[in-house]
Amino acid sequence: MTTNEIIKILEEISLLLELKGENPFKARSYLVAARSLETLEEDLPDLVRENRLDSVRGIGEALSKKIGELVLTGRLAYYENLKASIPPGHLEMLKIPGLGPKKINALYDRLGIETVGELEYACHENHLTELPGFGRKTQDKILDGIKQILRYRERRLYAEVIGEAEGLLNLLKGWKDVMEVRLGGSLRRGYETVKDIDLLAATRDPGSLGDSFAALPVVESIIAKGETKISVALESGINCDLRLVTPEEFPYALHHFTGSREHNTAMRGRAKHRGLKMNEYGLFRDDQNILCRNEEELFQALGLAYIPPELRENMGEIEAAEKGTLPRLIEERDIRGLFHVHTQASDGADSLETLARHAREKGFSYIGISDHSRSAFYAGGLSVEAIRVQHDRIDELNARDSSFRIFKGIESDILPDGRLDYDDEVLARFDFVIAAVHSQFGMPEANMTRRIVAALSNPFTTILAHPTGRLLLAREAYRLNIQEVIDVAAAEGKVLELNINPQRLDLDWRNCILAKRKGIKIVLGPDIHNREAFDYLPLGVKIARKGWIEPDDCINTLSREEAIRFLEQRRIRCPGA
Ligand code: DGT
Ligand code: CA
Repeated sequence: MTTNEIIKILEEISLLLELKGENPFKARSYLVAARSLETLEEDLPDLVRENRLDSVRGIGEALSKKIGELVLTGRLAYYENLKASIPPGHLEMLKIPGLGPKKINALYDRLGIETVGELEYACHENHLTELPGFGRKTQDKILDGIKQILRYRERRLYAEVIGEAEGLLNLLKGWKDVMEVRLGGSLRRGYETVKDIDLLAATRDPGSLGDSFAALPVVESIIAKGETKISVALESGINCDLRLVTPEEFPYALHHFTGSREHNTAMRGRAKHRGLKMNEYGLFRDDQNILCRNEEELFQALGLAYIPPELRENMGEIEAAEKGTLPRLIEERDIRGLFHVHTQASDGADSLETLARHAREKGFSYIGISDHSRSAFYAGGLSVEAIRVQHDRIDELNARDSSFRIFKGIESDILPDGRLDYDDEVLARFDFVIAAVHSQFGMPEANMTRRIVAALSNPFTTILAHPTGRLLLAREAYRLNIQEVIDVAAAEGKVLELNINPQRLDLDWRNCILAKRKGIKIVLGPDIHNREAFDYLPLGVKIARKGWIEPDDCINTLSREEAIRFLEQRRIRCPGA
Protein backbone atom coordinates (compact mmCIF):
# COMPACT_ATOMS: atom_id res chain seq x y z
CA MET A 1 0.00 0.00 0.00
CA THR A 2 1.47 3.36 -1.03
CA THR A 3 1.75 6.34 1.30
CA ASN A 4 -0.82 8.16 -0.82
CA GLU A 5 -3.32 5.35 -0.37
CA ILE A 6 -2.73 5.42 3.39
CA ILE A 7 -3.25 9.18 3.44
CA LYS A 8 -6.58 8.71 1.63
CA ILE A 9 -7.70 6.15 4.21
CA LEU A 10 -6.79 8.44 7.13
CA GLU A 11 -8.76 11.25 5.50
CA GLU A 12 -11.69 8.94 5.02
CA ILE A 13 -11.57 7.79 8.65
CA SER A 14 -11.74 11.42 9.70
CA LEU A 15 -14.90 11.93 7.63
CA LEU A 16 -16.42 8.68 8.87
CA LEU A 17 -15.83 9.72 12.49
CA GLU A 18 -17.48 13.06 11.78
CA LEU A 19 -20.45 11.26 10.27
CA LYS A 20 -20.63 9.11 13.35
CA GLY A 21 -20.82 12.25 15.47
CA GLU A 22 -17.61 11.43 17.31
CA ASN A 23 -15.54 13.98 19.16
CA PRO A 24 -14.30 16.51 16.55
CA PHE A 25 -10.79 16.40 18.00
CA LYS A 26 -10.59 12.70 17.39
CA ALA A 27 -11.73 13.15 13.78
CA ARG A 28 -9.22 15.93 13.30
CA SER A 29 -6.31 13.90 14.63
CA TYR A 30 -6.55 11.65 11.56
CA LEU A 31 -6.36 14.65 9.28
CA VAL A 32 -3.33 15.96 11.16
CA ALA A 33 -1.64 12.58 10.74
CA ALA A 34 -2.51 12.56 7.02
CA ARG A 35 -0.89 15.99 6.58
CA SER A 36 2.21 14.78 8.43
CA LEU A 37 2.54 11.78 6.14
CA GLU A 38 2.23 14.06 3.13
CA THR A 39 5.33 15.96 4.12
CA LEU A 40 7.28 12.98 5.42
CA GLU A 41 10.96 13.13 4.46
CA GLU A 42 11.71 9.54 5.42
CA ASP A 43 10.50 6.27 3.96
CA LEU A 44 7.25 5.22 5.68
CA PRO A 45 7.83 1.43 5.66
CA ASP A 46 11.29 2.04 7.19
CA LEU A 47 9.77 4.08 10.01
CA VAL A 48 7.23 1.35 10.68
CA ARG A 49 9.78 -1.46 10.63
CA GLU A 50 12.07 0.46 12.98
CA ASN A 51 9.19 1.31 15.30
CA ARG A 52 9.86 5.04 14.99
CA LEU A 53 6.53 6.20 13.57
CA ASP A 54 5.38 7.85 16.80
CA SER A 55 8.32 10.24 16.52
CA VAL A 56 6.51 11.92 13.62
CA ARG A 57 4.62 15.09 14.50
CA GLY A 58 0.89 14.44 15.03
CA ILE A 59 1.20 10.67 15.20
CA GLY A 60 0.73 9.19 18.66
CA GLU A 61 0.87 5.62 19.82
CA ALA A 62 -2.63 4.59 18.75
CA LEU A 63 -2.33 6.09 15.28
CA SER A 64 1.11 4.70 14.78
CA LYS A 65 -0.27 1.21 15.45
CA LYS A 66 -3.04 1.68 12.91
CA ILE A 67 -0.71 3.06 10.25
CA GLY A 68 1.68 0.19 10.97
CA GLU A 69 -1.12 -2.30 10.39
CA LEU A 70 -1.88 -0.66 7.03
CA VAL A 71 1.75 -0.63 5.95
CA LEU A 72 2.43 -4.21 6.99
CA THR A 73 -0.85 -5.92 6.05
CA GLY A 74 -2.44 -3.53 3.55
CA ARG A 75 -5.60 -3.58 5.70
CA LEU A 76 -6.98 -2.00 8.85
CA ALA A 77 -9.72 -3.74 10.81
CA TYR A 78 -10.68 -0.52 12.62
CA TYR A 79 -11.29 1.25 9.29
CA GLU A 80 -13.24 -1.63 7.82
CA ASN A 81 -15.54 -1.87 10.85
CA LEU A 82 -16.05 1.87 10.90
CA LYS A 83 -16.88 1.89 7.22
CA ALA A 84 -19.33 -0.98 7.60
CA SER A 85 -21.18 0.90 10.34
CA ILE A 86 -22.16 3.82 8.09
CA PRO A 87 -24.34 3.76 4.96
CA PRO A 88 -21.89 3.87 2.04
CA GLY A 89 -23.76 6.72 0.35
CA HIS A 90 -23.22 9.08 3.29
CA LEU A 91 -19.58 9.72 2.39
CA GLU A 92 -20.63 10.76 -1.07
CA MET A 93 -23.37 12.95 0.36
CA LEU A 94 -20.71 14.94 2.21
CA LYS A 95 -19.61 16.23 -1.20
CA ILE A 96 -22.91 18.04 -1.66
CA PRO A 97 -22.47 21.72 -0.77
CA GLY A 98 -24.40 22.65 2.37
CA LEU A 99 -24.65 19.09 3.65
CA GLY A 100 -22.62 18.34 6.76
CA PRO A 101 -22.66 15.31 9.08
CA LYS A 102 -25.50 16.74 11.21
CA LYS A 103 -27.85 17.22 8.28
CA ILE A 104 -26.93 13.88 6.76
CA ASN A 105 -27.73 12.13 10.02
CA ALA A 106 -31.01 14.01 10.34
CA LEU A 107 -31.97 12.90 6.82
CA TYR A 108 -31.12 9.34 7.78
CA ASP A 109 -33.02 9.40 11.07
CA ARG A 110 -36.12 11.07 9.72
CA LEU A 111 -36.30 9.94 6.12
CA GLY A 112 -34.04 6.88 6.08
CA ILE A 113 -31.91 8.36 3.31
CA GLU A 114 -28.76 6.35 2.63
CA THR A 115 -27.67 7.35 -0.87
CA VAL A 116 -27.44 10.37 -3.13
CA GLY A 117 -30.04 8.82 -5.40
CA GLU A 118 -32.50 8.52 -2.53
CA LEU A 119 -31.83 12.07 -1.51
CA GLU A 120 -32.51 13.30 -5.03
CA TYR A 121 -35.75 11.43 -5.06
CA ALA A 122 -36.75 12.88 -1.67
CA CYS A 123 -36.00 16.40 -2.92
CA HIS A 124 -38.12 15.90 -6.01
CA GLU A 125 -40.86 14.74 -3.69
CA ASN A 126 -40.38 17.86 -1.57
CA HIS A 127 -39.77 15.87 1.58
CA LEU A 128 -37.17 18.27 2.84
CA THR A 129 -39.28 21.42 2.90
CA GLU A 130 -40.97 20.57 6.17
CA LEU A 131 -38.01 19.01 7.91
CA PRO A 132 -36.69 20.99 10.90
CA GLY A 133 -33.41 22.66 9.98
CA PHE A 134 -34.09 22.37 6.23
CA GLY A 135 -36.67 24.21 4.10
CA ARG A 136 -37.30 24.91 0.44
CA LYS A 137 -34.17 26.96 -0.11
CA THR A 138 -31.93 24.26 1.37
CA GLN A 139 -33.71 21.66 -0.69
CA ASP A 140 -33.14 23.61 -3.92
CA LYS A 141 -29.50 24.06 -3.05
CA ILE A 142 -29.08 20.36 -2.33
CA LEU A 143 -30.73 19.47 -5.65
CA ASP A 144 -28.32 21.76 -7.48
CA GLY A 145 -25.40 20.11 -5.69
CA ILE A 146 -26.65 16.63 -6.58
CA LYS A 147 -26.94 17.56 -10.25
CA GLN A 148 -23.33 18.62 -10.17
CA ILE A 149 -21.93 15.49 -8.58
CA LEU A 150 -23.98 13.18 -10.79
CA ARG A 151 -22.81 14.97 -13.90
CA TYR A 152 -19.25 14.72 -12.74
CA ARG A 153 -19.39 11.10 -11.71
CA GLU A 154 -19.85 9.84 -15.24
CA ARG A 155 -16.25 10.71 -16.00
CA ARG A 156 -12.92 10.36 -14.20
CA LEU A 157 -9.65 12.18 -14.42
CA TYR A 158 -7.21 10.61 -16.87
CA ALA A 159 -4.65 10.43 -14.07
CA GLU A 160 -7.04 8.48 -11.83
CA VAL A 161 -7.54 5.76 -14.41
CA ILE A 162 -4.33 5.41 -16.41
CA GLY A 163 -2.47 3.39 -13.74
CA GLU A 164 -5.15 0.73 -13.52
CA ALA A 165 -5.51 0.65 -17.33
CA GLU A 166 -1.79 0.12 -17.86
CA GLY A 167 -1.84 -2.57 -15.16
CA LEU A 168 -4.49 -4.50 -17.09
CA LEU A 169 -2.65 -3.92 -20.35
CA ASN A 170 0.58 -5.36 -18.96
CA LEU A 171 -1.25 -8.30 -17.49
CA LEU A 172 -2.85 -9.16 -20.84
CA LYS A 173 0.48 -8.78 -22.61
CA GLY A 174 1.71 -11.79 -20.68
CA TRP A 175 -1.13 -14.12 -21.68
CA LYS A 176 -0.38 -16.77 -24.29
CA ASP A 177 -3.65 -16.36 -26.23
CA VAL A 178 -2.96 -12.66 -26.69
CA MET A 179 -1.00 -11.88 -29.85
CA GLU A 180 -1.19 -8.13 -29.51
CA VAL A 181 -2.92 -5.80 -27.06
CA ARG A 182 -3.27 -2.02 -26.82
CA LEU A 183 -5.21 0.68 -25.02
CA GLY A 184 -7.71 2.52 -27.19
CA GLY A 185 -10.32 5.23 -26.68
CA SER A 186 -9.89 8.42 -24.72
CA LEU A 187 -6.95 7.05 -22.71
CA ARG A 188 -4.88 6.41 -25.83
CA ARG A 189 -5.74 9.87 -27.12
CA GLY A 190 -4.72 11.45 -23.83
CA TYR A 191 -8.12 13.02 -23.24
CA GLU A 192 -8.25 14.91 -19.92
CA THR A 193 -11.20 12.91 -18.58
CA VAL A 194 -12.37 9.43 -19.43
CA LYS A 195 -15.58 7.43 -19.19
CA ASP A 196 -14.07 3.96 -19.28
CA ILE A 197 -11.04 1.86 -20.18
CA ASP A 198 -10.91 0.54 -23.75
CA LEU A 199 -8.67 -2.45 -24.41
CA LEU A 200 -8.19 -4.17 -27.74
CA ALA A 201 -6.60 -7.60 -28.11
CA ALA A 202 -5.70 -9.71 -31.14
CA THR A 203 -6.35 -13.40 -30.59
CA ARG A 204 -7.27 -16.66 -32.32
CA ASP A 205 -9.25 -17.78 -29.32
CA PRO A 206 -11.65 -15.03 -28.25
CA GLY A 207 -13.84 -17.38 -26.24
CA SER A 208 -11.26 -18.53 -23.75
CA LEU A 209 -9.62 -15.09 -23.59
CA GLY A 210 -12.96 -13.50 -22.72
CA ASP A 211 -13.49 -16.12 -20.00
CA SER A 212 -10.07 -15.51 -18.46
CA PHE A 213 -10.63 -11.78 -18.50
CA ALA A 214 -14.04 -12.10 -16.85
CA ALA A 215 -12.49 -14.23 -14.12
CA LEU A 216 -9.91 -11.61 -13.08
CA PRO A 217 -10.09 -10.75 -9.37
CA VAL A 218 -10.38 -7.02 -10.15
CA VAL A 219 -13.57 -7.64 -12.12
CA GLU A 220 -16.52 -6.90 -9.91
CA SER A 221 -19.29 -7.73 -12.35
CA ILE A 222 -19.85 -8.59 -15.99
CA ILE A 223 -22.00 -6.08 -17.83
CA ALA A 224 -22.12 -7.82 -21.21
CA LYS A 225 -20.28 -10.68 -22.84
CA GLY A 226 -20.32 -11.53 -26.52
CA GLU A 227 -18.07 -13.01 -29.20
CA THR A 228 -16.04 -9.88 -29.85
CA LYS A 229 -16.56 -7.72 -26.80
CA ILE A 230 -16.72 -8.11 -23.08
CA SER A 231 -17.73 -5.22 -20.81
CA VAL A 232 -17.02 -5.39 -17.11
CA ALA A 233 -17.23 -3.18 -14.06
CA LEU A 234 -13.97 -3.11 -12.14
CA GLU A 235 -13.71 -2.97 -8.37
CA SER A 236 -12.44 0.59 -8.61
CA GLY A 237 -15.84 1.58 -9.99
CA ILE A 238 -14.67 2.14 -13.55
CA ASN A 239 -15.96 0.13 -16.50
CA CYS A 240 -13.68 -1.62 -18.96
CA ASP A 241 -14.41 -2.84 -22.49
CA LEU A 242 -12.17 -5.53 -23.92
CA ARG A 243 -12.59 -6.02 -27.65
CA LEU A 244 -11.38 -9.23 -29.26
CA VAL A 245 -10.36 -9.30 -32.92
CA THR A 246 -8.22 -11.40 -35.25
CA PRO A 247 -4.61 -10.30 -35.84
CA GLU A 248 -5.62 -9.35 -39.43
CA GLU A 249 -8.36 -7.03 -38.17
CA PHE A 250 -6.21 -5.51 -35.44
CA PRO A 251 -4.87 -2.36 -37.20
CA TYR A 252 -8.32 -1.31 -38.46
CA ALA A 253 -9.93 -2.04 -35.09
CA LEU A 254 -7.17 -0.21 -33.23
CA HIS A 255 -7.77 2.87 -35.33
CA HIS A 256 -11.53 2.60 -34.98
CA PHE A 257 -11.59 2.09 -31.22
CA THR A 258 -9.04 4.81 -30.60
CA GLY A 259 -11.41 7.34 -32.08
CA SER A 260 -12.37 10.00 -31.60
CA ARG A 261 -15.78 9.56 -33.09
CA GLU A 262 -15.36 12.87 -34.91
CA HIS A 263 -11.99 11.82 -36.31
CA ASN A 264 -13.45 8.48 -37.40
CA THR A 265 -16.35 10.15 -39.15
CA ALA A 266 -13.98 12.42 -41.07
CA MET A 267 -11.75 9.47 -41.99
CA ARG A 268 -14.70 7.43 -43.23
CA GLY A 269 -15.78 10.43 -45.31
CA ARG A 270 -12.32 10.63 -46.83
CA ALA A 271 -12.36 6.89 -47.60
CA LYS A 272 -15.75 7.18 -49.25
CA HIS A 273 -14.53 10.07 -51.37
CA ARG A 274 -11.81 7.76 -52.67
CA GLY A 275 -14.28 5.00 -53.46
CA LEU A 276 -13.40 3.01 -50.34
CA LYS A 277 -15.31 1.79 -47.32
CA MET A 278 -13.76 1.91 -43.90
CA ASN A 279 -14.86 0.28 -40.64
CA GLU A 280 -13.43 -1.58 -37.65
CA TYR A 281 -12.89 -4.73 -39.74
CA GLY A 282 -11.02 -3.36 -42.70
CA LEU A 283 -10.61 -0.91 -45.56
CA PHE A 284 -12.47 -2.15 -48.59
CA ARG A 285 -12.51 -1.42 -52.32
CA ASP A 286 -15.66 -3.11 -53.55
CA ASP A 287 -15.56 -6.11 -51.24
CA GLN A 288 -11.82 -6.53 -51.39
CA ASN A 289 -9.90 -5.66 -48.21
CA ILE A 290 -6.83 -3.48 -48.68
CA LEU A 291 -4.16 -5.10 -46.58
CA CYS A 292 -2.68 -2.88 -43.84
CA ARG A 293 -0.32 -4.44 -41.31
CA ASN A 294 -0.41 -1.49 -38.93
CA GLU A 295 -1.96 1.95 -38.45
CA GLU A 296 0.84 3.62 -40.45
CA GLU A 297 -0.15 1.60 -43.51
CA LEU A 298 -3.81 2.35 -42.93
CA PHE A 299 -3.15 6.10 -42.97
CA GLN A 300 -0.89 5.62 -45.99
CA ALA A 301 -3.63 3.80 -47.87
CA LEU A 302 -5.71 6.96 -47.50
CA GLY A 303 -2.87 9.21 -48.66
CA LEU A 304 -2.04 10.44 -45.16
CA ALA A 305 0.99 10.68 -42.91
CA TYR A 306 0.70 8.83 -39.59
CA ILE A 307 -1.45 10.86 -37.17
CA PRO A 308 -0.44 10.43 -33.50
CA PRO A 309 -3.42 9.38 -31.33
CA GLU A 310 -3.37 12.62 -29.31
CA LEU A 311 -4.25 14.61 -32.45
CA ARG A 312 -7.22 12.50 -33.51
CA GLU A 313 -9.92 14.96 -32.49
CA ASN A 314 -10.83 16.28 -35.94
CA MET A 315 -9.13 19.58 -35.24
CA GLY A 316 -7.41 19.83 -38.63
CA GLU A 317 -5.13 16.81 -38.25
CA ILE A 318 -6.37 15.07 -41.40
CA GLU A 319 -5.73 18.13 -43.60
CA ALA A 320 -2.28 18.52 -42.04
CA ALA A 321 -1.50 14.82 -42.58
CA GLU A 322 -2.47 15.19 -46.22
CA LYS A 323 -0.27 18.25 -46.75
CA GLY A 324 2.61 16.85 -44.73
CA THR A 325 2.38 19.70 -42.21
CA LEU A 326 1.68 17.72 -39.05
CA PRO A 327 3.60 19.10 -36.07
CA ARG A 328 6.69 17.31 -34.76
CA LEU A 329 5.09 16.87 -31.34
CA ILE A 330 6.98 17.46 -28.11
CA GLU A 331 8.25 14.40 -26.22
CA GLU A 332 9.21 13.86 -22.62
CA ARG A 333 12.90 13.67 -23.47
CA ASP A 334 12.76 17.20 -24.94
CA ILE A 335 12.08 18.66 -21.49
CA ARG A 336 15.16 20.24 -19.90
CA GLY A 337 13.78 22.12 -16.93
CA LEU A 338 10.69 22.97 -14.92
CA PHE A 339 9.06 26.18 -13.80
CA HIS A 340 6.40 26.72 -11.15
CA VAL A 341 7.85 25.00 -8.11
CA HIS A 342 6.75 25.76 -4.53
CA THR A 343 9.02 25.27 -1.53
CA GLN A 344 8.47 25.11 2.20
CA ALA A 345 8.85 28.88 2.25
CA SER A 346 5.18 29.05 1.16
CA ASP A 347 2.90 26.02 0.88
CA GLY A 348 5.27 23.44 -0.62
CA ALA A 349 6.25 20.33 1.33
CA ASP A 350 9.93 20.21 0.40
CA SER A 351 12.90 22.47 0.89
CA LEU A 352 14.63 24.34 -1.88
CA GLU A 353 17.64 22.05 -1.56
CA THR A 354 15.57 18.86 -1.73
CA LEU A 355 13.69 20.05 -4.80
CA ALA A 356 16.84 21.14 -6.60
CA ARG A 357 18.56 17.84 -5.81
CA HIS A 358 15.55 15.87 -6.92
CA ALA A 359 15.29 17.81 -10.20
CA ARG A 360 18.99 17.29 -10.87
CA GLU A 361 18.68 13.57 -10.15
CA LYS A 362 15.79 13.38 -12.59
CA GLY A 363 18.08 14.78 -15.27
CA PHE A 364 16.78 18.34 -15.44
CA SER A 365 19.20 21.25 -15.94
CA TYR A 366 17.22 23.90 -14.07
CA ILE A 367 14.16 24.68 -11.99
CA GLY A 368 12.27 27.90 -11.55
CA ILE A 369 11.20 28.43 -7.97
CA SER A 370 7.94 30.34 -7.55
CA ASP A 371 6.46 30.52 -4.07
CA HIS A 372 3.25 32.38 -3.39
CA SER A 373 3.23 36.14 -2.96
CA ARG A 374 2.30 37.98 0.20
CA SER A 375 -1.46 38.38 -0.43
CA ALA A 376 -1.80 34.60 -0.49
CA PHE A 377 -1.87 34.48 3.30
CA TYR A 378 -3.70 31.11 3.17
CA ALA A 379 -0.61 29.67 1.44
CA GLY A 380 2.08 31.37 3.48
CA GLY A 381 2.88 34.02 0.87
CA LEU A 382 6.40 35.46 1.08
CA SER A 383 7.22 38.73 2.81
CA VAL A 384 9.85 40.97 1.22
CA GLU A 385 12.28 39.79 3.89
CA ALA A 386 11.55 36.10 3.15
CA ILE A 387 12.26 36.77 -0.52
CA ARG A 388 15.66 38.23 0.36
CA VAL A 389 16.52 35.16 2.43
CA GLN A 390 15.44 32.82 -0.35
CA HIS A 391 17.43 34.74 -2.96
CA ASP A 392 20.59 34.64 -0.85
CA ARG A 393 20.19 30.88 -0.52
CA ILE A 394 19.61 30.45 -4.27
CA ASP A 395 22.74 32.52 -5.00
CA GLU A 396 24.76 30.24 -2.72
CA LEU A 397 23.42 27.07 -4.35
CA ASN A 398 23.96 28.42 -7.86
CA ALA A 399 27.50 29.45 -6.98
CA ARG A 400 28.23 25.93 -5.76
CA ASP A 401 27.08 24.11 -8.91
CA SER A 402 27.30 25.80 -12.27
CA SER A 403 25.87 22.78 -14.12
CA PHE A 404 22.42 23.27 -12.59
CA ARG A 405 20.53 26.53 -12.34
CA ILE A 406 17.88 27.62 -9.88
CA PHE A 407 15.88 30.56 -11.21
CA LYS A 408 14.38 33.06 -8.81
CA GLY A 409 10.69 33.43 -9.42
CA ILE A 410 7.45 34.21 -7.66
CA GLU A 411 3.84 33.23 -8.21
CA SER A 412 2.32 36.62 -7.72
CA ASP A 413 -1.38 36.93 -7.04
CA ILE A 414 -3.17 39.09 -9.53
CA LEU A 415 -5.06 41.41 -7.22
CA PRO A 416 -8.73 42.06 -8.04
CA ASP A 417 -7.78 45.33 -9.76
CA GLY A 418 -5.16 43.60 -11.93
CA ARG A 419 -2.05 44.81 -10.08
CA LEU A 420 0.68 42.40 -9.07
CA ASP A 421 1.44 41.78 -5.42
CA TYR A 422 4.71 43.68 -4.83
CA ASP A 423 6.21 47.04 -5.73
CA ASP A 424 8.22 47.26 -8.93
CA GLU A 425 11.42 47.48 -6.94
CA VAL A 426 10.73 44.00 -5.46
CA LEU A 427 9.40 42.53 -8.72
CA ALA A 428 12.63 43.61 -10.44
CA ARG A 429 14.63 41.21 -8.24
CA PHE A 430 13.15 38.07 -9.82
CA ASP A 431 14.35 36.18 -12.88
CA PHE A 432 10.72 35.59 -13.76
CA VAL A 433 7.25 36.42 -12.45
CA ILE A 434 4.28 34.09 -12.74
CA ALA A 435 1.00 35.96 -12.43
CA ALA A 436 -2.05 34.04 -11.22
CA VAL A 437 -5.61 34.56 -10.06
CA HIS A 438 -6.31 33.00 -6.66
CA SER A 439 -9.23 35.04 -5.36
CA GLN A 440 -12.63 36.42 -6.34
CA PHE A 441 -13.31 33.78 -8.98
CA GLY A 442 -16.90 34.96 -9.31
CA MET A 443 -16.20 38.29 -11.06
CA PRO A 444 -18.24 39.16 -14.17
CA GLU A 445 -16.52 38.21 -17.41
CA ALA A 446 -15.59 41.74 -18.41
CA ASN A 447 -13.96 42.47 -15.04
CA MET A 448 -12.05 39.20 -14.91
CA THR A 449 -10.82 39.70 -18.46
CA ARG A 450 -9.74 43.26 -17.64
CA ARG A 451 -7.99 42.02 -14.51
CA ILE A 452 -5.97 39.40 -16.37
CA VAL A 453 -5.24 41.64 -19.33
CA ALA A 454 -3.85 44.21 -16.87
CA ALA A 455 -1.52 41.56 -15.43
CA LEU A 456 -0.42 40.51 -18.92
CA SER A 457 0.32 44.13 -19.78
CA ASN A 458 2.51 44.50 -16.71
CA PRO A 459 6.13 44.57 -17.92
CA PHE A 460 7.22 42.42 -14.95
CA THR A 461 4.91 39.52 -15.79
CA THR A 462 6.65 36.64 -17.56
CA ILE A 463 4.06 33.86 -17.35
CA LEU A 464 0.31 33.69 -16.80
CA ALA A 465 -0.41 30.59 -14.65
CA HIS A 466 -3.47 28.32 -14.98
CA PRO A 467 -5.20 30.90 -17.16
CA THR A 468 -8.81 29.82 -16.58
CA GLY A 469 -8.75 28.51 -13.00
CA ARG A 470 -10.77 25.39 -13.80
CA LEU A 471 -10.56 22.23 -11.72
CA LEU A 472 -11.54 19.30 -13.89
CA LEU A 473 -14.80 17.65 -12.76
CA ALA A 474 -14.92 19.96 -9.77
CA ARG A 475 -14.92 23.66 -10.62
CA GLU A 476 -15.77 25.51 -13.80
CA ALA A 477 -13.32 27.99 -15.30
CA TYR A 478 -13.94 31.55 -14.22
CA ARG A 479 -15.84 33.64 -16.70
CA LEU A 480 -13.25 35.04 -19.04
CA ASN A 481 -12.81 36.11 -22.65
CA ILE A 482 -10.04 33.65 -23.41
CA GLN A 483 -9.63 34.84 -27.00
CA GLU A 484 -8.81 38.33 -25.73
CA VAL A 485 -6.38 36.91 -23.16
CA ILE A 486 -4.61 34.95 -25.91
CA ASP A 487 -4.47 38.02 -28.18
CA VAL A 488 -2.97 40.19 -25.44
CA ALA A 489 -0.47 37.49 -24.41
CA ALA A 490 0.66 37.31 -28.04
CA ALA A 491 0.94 41.07 -28.39
CA GLU A 492 2.84 41.43 -25.11
CA GLY A 493 5.15 38.46 -25.73
CA LYS A 494 4.03 36.68 -22.56
CA VAL A 495 4.25 32.96 -21.86
CA LEU A 496 1.05 31.03 -21.10
CA GLU A 497 1.20 28.16 -18.67
CA LEU A 498 -0.15 24.72 -19.38
CA ASN A 499 -0.49 23.79 -15.72
CA ILE A 500 0.03 20.02 -15.65
CA ASN A 501 -1.51 19.26 -12.29
CA PRO A 502 -3.91 16.45 -13.39
CA GLN A 503 -6.88 18.32 -11.96
CA ARG A 504 -6.06 21.49 -13.85
CA LEU A 505 -4.53 20.85 -17.29
CA ASP A 506 -5.12 24.55 -17.79
CA LEU A 507 -4.64 26.18 -20.40
CA ASP A 508 -7.05 23.74 -22.01
CA TRP A 509 -5.36 21.90 -24.90
CA ARG A 510 -7.91 23.28 -27.38
CA ASN A 511 -6.76 26.77 -26.48
CA CYS A 512 -3.11 25.69 -26.66
CA ILE A 513 -3.77 25.12 -30.36
CA LEU A 514 -5.01 28.71 -30.69
CA ALA A 515 -2.13 30.10 -28.63
CA LYS A 516 0.44 28.21 -30.68
CA ARG A 517 -1.00 29.62 -33.91
CA LYS A 518 -0.44 33.09 -32.48
CA GLY A 519 3.20 32.28 -31.81
CA ILE A 520 2.76 32.27 -28.02
CA LYS A 521 5.27 30.26 -25.99
CA ILE A 522 3.86 27.68 -23.60
CA VAL A 523 5.40 26.58 -20.31
CA LEU A 524 4.54 23.24 -18.74
CA GLY A 525 3.96 24.09 -15.07
CA PRO A 526 3.91 21.14 -12.70
CA ASP A 527 2.89 23.50 -9.87
CA ILE A 528 5.00 21.34 -7.63
CA HIS A 529 3.92 21.31 -3.98
CA ASN A 530 5.77 18.09 -3.21
CA ARG A 531 8.25 15.83 -4.95
CA GLU A 532 5.55 13.48 -6.23
CA ALA A 533 4.43 16.21 -8.60
CA PHE A 534 7.51 15.53 -10.74
CA ASP A 535 5.47 12.53 -11.90
CA TYR A 536 2.93 14.81 -13.59
CA LEU A 537 5.26 15.20 -16.53
CA PRO A 538 4.13 12.22 -18.70
CA LEU A 539 0.51 13.40 -18.63
CA GLY A 540 1.61 17.02 -19.07
CA VAL A 541 3.53 16.17 -22.20
CA LYS A 542 0.63 14.10 -23.53
CA ILE A 543 -1.74 17.02 -23.08
CA ALA A 544 0.78 19.40 -24.67
CA ARG A 545 0.92 17.03 -27.65
CA LYS A 546 -2.87 17.19 -27.76
CA GLY A 547 -2.45 20.95 -28.01
CA TRP A 548 -0.17 20.50 -31.08
CA ILE A 549 2.82 21.77 -29.11
CA GLU A 550 6.24 21.29 -30.70
CA PRO A 551 9.55 21.54 -28.83
CA ASP A 552 10.08 25.10 -30.08
CA ASP A 553 6.72 26.23 -28.70
CA CYS A 554 7.61 25.23 -25.16
CA ILE A 555 10.17 26.99 -22.98
CA ASN A 556 10.84 23.87 -20.91
CA THR A 557 12.85 22.56 -23.86
CA LEU A 558 15.38 25.40 -23.67
CA SER A 559 18.83 24.41 -22.54
CA ARG A 560 20.09 25.98 -19.33
CA GLU A 561 22.01 28.63 -21.25
CA GLU A 562 19.06 29.36 -23.52
CA ALA A 563 16.72 29.62 -20.54
CA ILE A 564 19.06 32.09 -18.84
CA ARG A 565 19.10 34.19 -22.01
CA PHE A 566 15.34 33.90 -22.54
CA LEU A 567 14.58 35.21 -19.06
CA GLU A 568 17.32 37.84 -19.19
CA GLN A 569 15.86 39.31 -22.40
CA ARG A 570 12.46 39.65 -20.78
CA ARG A 571 13.68 41.02 -17.53
CA ILE A 572 12.89 44.59 -16.56
CA ARG A 573 15.32 46.36 -14.30
CA CYS A 574 14.18 49.18 -12.11
CA PRO A 575 16.30 52.30 -12.22
CA GLY A 576 18.43 52.17 -9.11
CA ALA A 577 17.49 48.58 -8.27
P1 DGT B 1 -14.85 8.15 -23.38
O1 DGT B 1 -15.04 6.70 -23.23
O2 DGT B 1 -16.11 8.94 -23.30
O3 DGT B 1 -13.82 8.66 -22.47
O4 DGT B 1 -14.32 8.41 -24.89
P2 DGT B 1 -13.92 7.33 -25.98
O5 DGT B 1 -13.42 8.08 -27.15
O6 DGT B 1 -13.02 6.33 -25.38
O7 DGT B 1 -15.31 6.69 -26.40
P3 DGT B 1 -15.87 5.20 -26.33
O8 DGT B 1 -15.28 4.43 -25.22
O9 DGT B 1 -17.37 5.35 -26.33
O10 DGT B 1 -15.47 4.55 -27.71
C1 DGT B 1 -14.12 4.31 -28.04
C2 DGT B 1 -13.90 4.66 -29.48
O11 DGT B 1 -14.60 3.78 -30.32
C3 DGT B 1 -14.39 6.03 -29.86
O12 DGT B 1 -13.44 7.03 -29.60
C4 DGT B 1 -14.63 5.88 -31.32
C5 DGT B 1 -15.06 4.45 -31.47
N1 DGT B 1 -16.54 4.37 -31.52
C6 DGT B 1 -17.33 3.81 -30.60
N2 DGT B 1 -18.61 3.92 -30.96
C7 DGT B 1 -18.63 4.58 -32.13
C8 DGT B 1 -19.66 5.01 -33.02
O13 DGT B 1 -20.84 4.80 -32.80
N3 DGT B 1 -19.26 5.68 -34.13
C9 DGT B 1 -17.95 5.91 -34.41
N4 DGT B 1 -17.62 6.59 -35.49
N5 DGT B 1 -16.98 5.54 -33.60
C10 DGT B 1 -17.30 4.87 -32.48
CA1 CA C 1 -13.65 4.98 -23.66
